[in-house]
Amino acid sequence: MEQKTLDVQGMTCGHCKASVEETLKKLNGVSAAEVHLETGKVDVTYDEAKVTVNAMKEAIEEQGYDVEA
Ligand SMILES: [Cu+2]
Repeated sequence: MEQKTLDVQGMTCGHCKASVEETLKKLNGVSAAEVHLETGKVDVTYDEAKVTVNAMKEAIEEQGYDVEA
């Protein structure tokens, strides 16, 4: 398992937190995702054989947030 912290812009409330976390957890290979609203950081635990950082980035961007990896 790999761990990575993503920088996500535009998350402002509990709804944003939940939608980013759920989006990530729906991806095959992501085992945990936790949003820190105060800092805009998202901690992700994933299997690098199953999912790429780029796929996570795209999934978050589809929800309307900007990601700086
Ligand atoms: Cu929100």
